Order: sequence, then structure tokens, then C-alpha cells
Amino acid sequence: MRRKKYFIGVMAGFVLSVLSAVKPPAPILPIPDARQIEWQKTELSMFLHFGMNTFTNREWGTGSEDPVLFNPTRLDADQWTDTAKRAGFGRVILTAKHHDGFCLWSSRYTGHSVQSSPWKNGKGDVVREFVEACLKTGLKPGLYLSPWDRHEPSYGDSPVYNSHYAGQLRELITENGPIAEVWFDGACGEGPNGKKQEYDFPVFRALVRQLAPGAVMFSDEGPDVRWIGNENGFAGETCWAMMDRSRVKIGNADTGYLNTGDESGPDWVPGECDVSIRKGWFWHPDEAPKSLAELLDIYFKSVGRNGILLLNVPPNREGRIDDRDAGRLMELRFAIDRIFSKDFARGRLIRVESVRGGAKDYGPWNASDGNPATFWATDDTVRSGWIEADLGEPKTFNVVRIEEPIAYGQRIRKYRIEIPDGASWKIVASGTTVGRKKLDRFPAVRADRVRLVIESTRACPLVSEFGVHFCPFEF
Ligand code: FUL
Ligand code: CA
Repeated sequence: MRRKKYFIGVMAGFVLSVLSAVKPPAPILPIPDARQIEWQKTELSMFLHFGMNTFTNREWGTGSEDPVLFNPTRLDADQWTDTAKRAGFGRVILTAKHHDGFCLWSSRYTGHSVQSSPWKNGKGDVVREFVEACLKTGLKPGLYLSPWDRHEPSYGDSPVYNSHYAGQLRELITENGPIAEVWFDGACGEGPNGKKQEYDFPVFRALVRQLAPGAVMFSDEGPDVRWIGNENGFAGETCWAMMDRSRVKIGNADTGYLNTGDESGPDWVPGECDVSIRKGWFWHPDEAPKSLAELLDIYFKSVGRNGILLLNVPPNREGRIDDRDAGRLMELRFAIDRIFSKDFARGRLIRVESVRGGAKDYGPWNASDGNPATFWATDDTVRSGWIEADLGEPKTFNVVRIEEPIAYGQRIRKYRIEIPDGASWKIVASGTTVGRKKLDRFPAVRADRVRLVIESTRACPLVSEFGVHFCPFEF
């Protein structure tokens, strides 16, 4: 009898909780696919430009370099990945072949590779050492295979070179892996009188999809990840993850369009912000790493503007990341941790203008729990609203962090940040898009409350995190 009563009670509770559960918000299209969601989780990627140019002191080789010049004395892929790991990077992308055509693996399609070099008596394979080091360290490996090839004689004979390129792609993917990102560079310096190669990108992409289904593909036009339109590492102040892929052509893109994305674009193609820690992409003896201030500025303008930062750290002629660059990366890590490990809003009382269904599932505390998967939501018909953190006592801060749960589509198109000012409020920052992460900096203020006022959205606002921080670094 008692058991029966208990059973009925449990059942009633279950039915009630099902009845009172609030429907989750409908995603607004386009939305990221599983590959892109996975990719957007990791905010820092490391680029490794390494190859013939490292030894000839050039940025773009001619293709006629003698392979005997390639001879790193202490190549150590574990040192690359250890550096990346310690600095908090999640992915690393290596130039398997740059424009000069010299291959860092022993390709059966050309002799212009490590196999013709004195390094390890022609028996070495930089790509394999790199991928193995990544997998061992828990980092995701990516490869850059330059379509433009100044060495390969078939370049310009379109069908022949396309099958050469597809063959190399297949080799790289099937003999190493799993590869997490394939980088299709759009550069071509042939000029009007140079060779004209029509690339067969549909075939290249189909091949990558088939052989490395988990890999995202980068290019000006995606399909998974887009170039951000400059090599400074800066996303647009307005930066949508969406664009219209049919408006972009690899190697010939409207860089302004790539920089901001497109609110009405039908395709989800988030931006990757590539930039080098030094002036050049390859290591040169007379170049030095950027300052911490410059790197922090880049971080705020890439990761802090809905992008992913792809920071190039070029190995030197020994085949190692320069100590000065590694040191600077550790400073960057320290600084990022220093700024964001303390969040004055974490777990603090948060008030909102309205809540979805008035229920607990999407309550405001979801925006201060440090969990990107939980979020505050309003009813579907709402297009604006505010969320306010009560810091408990006055705090000094100069950075605010906002995050949207991007699996539901990118929504916010205009907002402002305010602190109390007597009986009313004072604006300390304002912006447009948010996306996976938006960071706003402003002159330090002291206040016990701070609110995010969302002025305009594409669909009901969703906020997964609202953080309040102090950055002690000048930049
Ligand atoms: C460009 C190339 O021309 C540069 O050499 C470098 O690889 C950069 C990341 O992409 O298009
Ligand atoms: Ca949350």
C-alpha cells in the first residue's frame, strides 16, 4: 500500500514536471553542424609555418630551391606541441607544402621533398612526426597544403595538376591522422601573364569529407570555416558567423564581407583569424615576437569578436620554436588566465527583465554559472531585454564578457553595457554582434551592479554567460 502510494506520488511528480517543462527555444537558421560546434569550442589554434623558406630566409619561395638546403639540426615536434599545450592551444596546423612546392613528407607524387634532403638522410617525415606529437599531447592536428605550387611542372595544366593535388591530399589524410582541419590557402602570385590553374575544389572537398569526416575545411569561402579577411588577426567589430557562400570565391574575396560576415547569410561559416607572432609567417633571424600588449589586443579582436585565433609561431632553422616566442606565449597564457579567472559576476545574483515561460530551466543564473551549455532565455516573441549582475559590493572592472549559445544560431545584433548612475544608468560600452564570445574593454569603473541591455535581436535573446572582469594589463 505504502509502495503504491509512493509510486503514484512519483508518477504524479513526473507528469507534473513534464507538463511544466518549458519548450526549448527554436534555433534560428543557419546553425553550426557538429564539426563546427566542436571547432568553435577551442579558441586558440597554432599555425606552424616551416619549410624551405625557413632556410632561405624568404616568405614565398620560387620553387627552384635545392632540397639540400632543408636541414633542421634539432627538429623536435614534441617541443612544438608541448609549447602549444602549455600555452592553452587546442589545435596546431602545419604547412605540409607551401607555395614553393617543397613537401615536408615523402610524397610519391614528387621528389621535391624531405626525401631529397640531407635531414635524416632523406628518411624523415616532418608531417608524421608532427601529427604523432599532436595526438600524443591531445592536440588536434591540421594541415596546410598550398594549392598554388611554383615547383610542380603540371601546375597550370588544370586536370593534371588537380589530380596531383588530390593525390597529395589523399596521401596526407590517409597516412596520418585523424586530421582535424585542412587549410586551403587562396594565394596565387602568378600575375596576369603567369600560369592559370583552375582548381577542382568540389573534388578536393569531397575527398576530405570522405576520408576525414571530422575535419573542418578552411578557405575564403569555407565551407566550414572562413578567412576573416585580413592577416592581422582582427575580426570585424560586427562579426556574424553567417555568410552567403555563393558571394565568395577563393582567392578573390571581398575582404570586408569576410570580416563582418552577413546577418542574412544562409550559411554558417565562422571566422578564423590568422596572424603571425612575428612580422613574417616564416622564421627569419632578424625578426622578434610581438609584444604581450599586441597579442592581447589580437586576442580581444579575434576571440573577443566571435572568432577563433590562429596564431602563427614559426619553428626556426634548428626545427624548434624560438625560446623568445615560447616565452611570449606563456606570458599571453598567464595574462588571459589572470584576466578571466576572476569573474565578479560568477554565481552572483542576476536579475532579468523577463524569463522564458517564467520557469526555472532558463533562469538568469544560467548566465553566471560558468557553464557554456546553460543559458538564460526569454519567450519566443521577445526581441530585447536586460540581464543584471549584482556584484554584492562595489568592484573595479574594465572588461565584460558575453556569450551566446551558438548551437541555437547567432541572435544578438545590438546591445549596451550599463552601470548605475544615481537613479538612472550610465553606458560604459556598446556593441552589435556577440556570438560564441564577445569581449568589451572600457576605462575602469567601480560599481556594484552591471547590466547588459539587449536592444535588438534576430530571435529571442539567449545568453549563456555574462562575465565581469578586471584586466590589469595596458594595451
Ligand atoms: C597566405 C600565404 O601567401 C602566406 O605565405 C601565408 O601562408 C598565409 C597564412 O597565407 O595566403
Ligand atoms: Ca551558462
